[in-house]
Amino acid sequence: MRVTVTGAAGQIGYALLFRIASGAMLGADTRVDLRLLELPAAARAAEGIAMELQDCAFPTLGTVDVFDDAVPAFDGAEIALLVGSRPRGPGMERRDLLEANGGIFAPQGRALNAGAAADVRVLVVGNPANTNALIAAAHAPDIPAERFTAMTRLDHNRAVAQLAAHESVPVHQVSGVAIWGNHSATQYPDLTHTRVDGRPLGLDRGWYADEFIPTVAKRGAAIIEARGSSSAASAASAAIDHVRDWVAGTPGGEWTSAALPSDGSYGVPEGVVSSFPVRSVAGEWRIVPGLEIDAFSRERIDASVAELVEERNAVRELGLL
Ligand code: NAX
Repeated sequence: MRVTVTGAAGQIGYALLFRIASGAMLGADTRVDLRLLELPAAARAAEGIAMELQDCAFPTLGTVDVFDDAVPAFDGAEIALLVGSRPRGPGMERRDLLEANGGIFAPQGRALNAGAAADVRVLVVGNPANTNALIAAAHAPDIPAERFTAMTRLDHNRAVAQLAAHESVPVHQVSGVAIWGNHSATQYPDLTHTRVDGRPLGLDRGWYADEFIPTVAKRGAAIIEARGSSSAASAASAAIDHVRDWVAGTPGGEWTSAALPSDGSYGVPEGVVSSFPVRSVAGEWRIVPGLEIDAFSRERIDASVAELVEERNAVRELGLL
């Protein structure tokens, strides 16, 4: 399969590429041809990573090519991991951030439209991920919008791990966790449908509201504070999980979390790229239907979705949609 990775010379790229090449994303029987897209200033560094990839002699790795132009980089892409983005600089307002990223994700959407496989799967990791996915999809009119997704799997994995630690159980005994809304501090990690070892979780509401939700939502900031740079290996691992499940299916009827263009489910306005509980069936994400949403959850989902709607309005005003 032909896999394009943008921001290939960044810290997530460095953690991601070797796992893709080793077969962790698409399995031991799938040959992967990697196409690395970088800014011209970082293309030389990407060449160095291509040399290292070659030196691993992975049996699953085919070709590795480096590009500083999106059009050839996305040519024939079956999977596109859009990791490179413009980070928020000092004094940068949200509008400036959205505009700078529009300058990246609009042309990348057009390049995908021009040359990617008709059934390409796109995962946007670069922030603001949900709205960057919305922009890219808007510039790729020939690709169905649902092929554009944004990553909330890291938030999902963080939520699973926090709960497992709190309950003193292994992570595989936790099911039914969901992330709703934006990949931002307003996200809502939902434990109201969670089961531990197959049994409904007796949810300690005080811990849930005062500790669990803020810990998950602010985990990225805690990693920066401790490590001196943002999450990289865990973000790469979550991207692998997202694409693996999208291609191979979520195991055993379980669900996970991913940000997709809303079909209007759960009161999320149609088209907004919001995180939902999802299952992957027959190679497509499906929003888990019919979950009961209590008043506590409703308020939090609405708050995060309101932020997404604001971002959508801002990029519309900027002429990016
Ligand atoms: P780095 O700054 O280490 O790397 C980014 C790389 O992207 C750089 O090498 C840069 O040259 C390249 N780049 C920038 N614009 C590009 C373009 N137009 N085309 C190709 N390459 C381009 O950042 P890193 O730590 O790797 O993080 C990448 C992105 O992931 C950031 O936006 C970050 O905020 C986001 N994250 C998203 C997460 C999520 O859960 N959705 C979690 C982790 C991470 O914070």
